[in-house]
Amino acid sequence: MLETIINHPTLDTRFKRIAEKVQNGERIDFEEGVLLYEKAELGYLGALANYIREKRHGDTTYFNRNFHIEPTNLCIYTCKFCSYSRLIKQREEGWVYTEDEMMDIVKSYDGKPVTEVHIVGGVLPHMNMEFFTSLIRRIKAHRPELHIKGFTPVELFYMFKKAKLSYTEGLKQLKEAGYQSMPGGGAEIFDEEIREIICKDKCNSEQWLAIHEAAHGLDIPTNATMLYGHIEKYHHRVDHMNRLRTLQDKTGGFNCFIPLKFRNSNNEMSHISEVNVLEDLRNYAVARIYMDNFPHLKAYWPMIGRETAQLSLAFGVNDIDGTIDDTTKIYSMAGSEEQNPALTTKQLVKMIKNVGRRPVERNTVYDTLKDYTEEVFEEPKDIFIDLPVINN
Ligand code: V47
Ligand code: SF4
Repeated sequence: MLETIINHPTLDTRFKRIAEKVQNGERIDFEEGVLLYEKAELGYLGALANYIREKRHGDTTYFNRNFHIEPTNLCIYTCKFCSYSRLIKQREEGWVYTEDEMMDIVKSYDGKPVTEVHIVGGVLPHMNMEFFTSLIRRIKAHRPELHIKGFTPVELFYMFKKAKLSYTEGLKQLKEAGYQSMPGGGAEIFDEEIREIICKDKCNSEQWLAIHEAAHGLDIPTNATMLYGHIEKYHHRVDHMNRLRTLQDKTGGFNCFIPLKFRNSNNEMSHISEVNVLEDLRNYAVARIYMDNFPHLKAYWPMIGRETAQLSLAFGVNDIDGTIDDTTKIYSMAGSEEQNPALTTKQLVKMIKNVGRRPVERNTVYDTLKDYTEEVFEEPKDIFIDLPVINN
């Protein structure tokens, strides 16, 4: 399938070698990762990433039906890219939900076919182990089948330290209460020098990775993100992916990798221009090629917009997250493409089908819940772009 590239008469031999490796299922190294970012053409990257995607998943494109709860948008930390952090000084713009208020959010989904609640927000002292174990227990008592995915190592590190618990003990207590999986946030960029500049006061890279490792040890699956397109260089991105790939070799506990494009509204890094769509697609493709032991690559569509999400499906992405509502404020405040990221199942299915892929609803751990290939919806008009299917 990649023969045309491998046998190309004029292509640089380094790119032919990478294509050969991809075809043989061999791993590319650090230097090759940087080379792909710096020198590879978009068409080449797309061909390789799509080859891997189709080998692993065919046309299957996952989505899930979830909703988000952000317990607070105030935070003791001061990440420069975050559109929350300034709000601690302007509390009137902030919110701090009580347990009852969060239960009201959960109850507002009663009777709706959601399978997952994603809980993540700022860090505040009273939102401690007691607070969250109680919330988790109440959610599970109310709706036992709802999967609880929540808290990044940033929140967990603070909670465990305060409660004087080891990572494993803290996670065990949460798991006993009903906690089931960990989202990928808080990773940002692992390089210590970049971290010192953009998010110096929250949990460091080593702690982030150690908390994920502890979760994997308890059979708690997790995701991983990478915040890209700010002050980092390409080698920082490869270093970030390399640290994740190494941990995944050890534990196998990561489900998916989610590159998050830096958005520059309402934060202390607003002077930095955002990268363009081509860079987003290059980044997805290199991630798919480099992260050979991560089963899934997710595009978080509320952040990049529907059309880029559709395009990303030809650059290695096989998951476009969920049908969520507008409670995800961190993105709308940072300048996401979707100011009201509500997308019904019908629309999401159509969005996937329009680019020639197969929409499959999954649960949090990627079991198939429903294949929508044959489902026919009555749609008044097509509001999404139709793109040709790319075959390699
Ligand atoms: O860690 C904050 C990011 C993350 C900005 O696991 C920003 O399924 C861009 O991790 N521009 C939290 N990004 C969200 C997150 C996530 C999202 C969707 C799905 C999953 C999952 C996880 O949001 C933070 C940070 O990297 N973020 N500010 C910004 N200005
Ligand atoms: Fe707090 Fe997270 Fe924002 Fe950092 S990114 S300031 S930890 S809410």
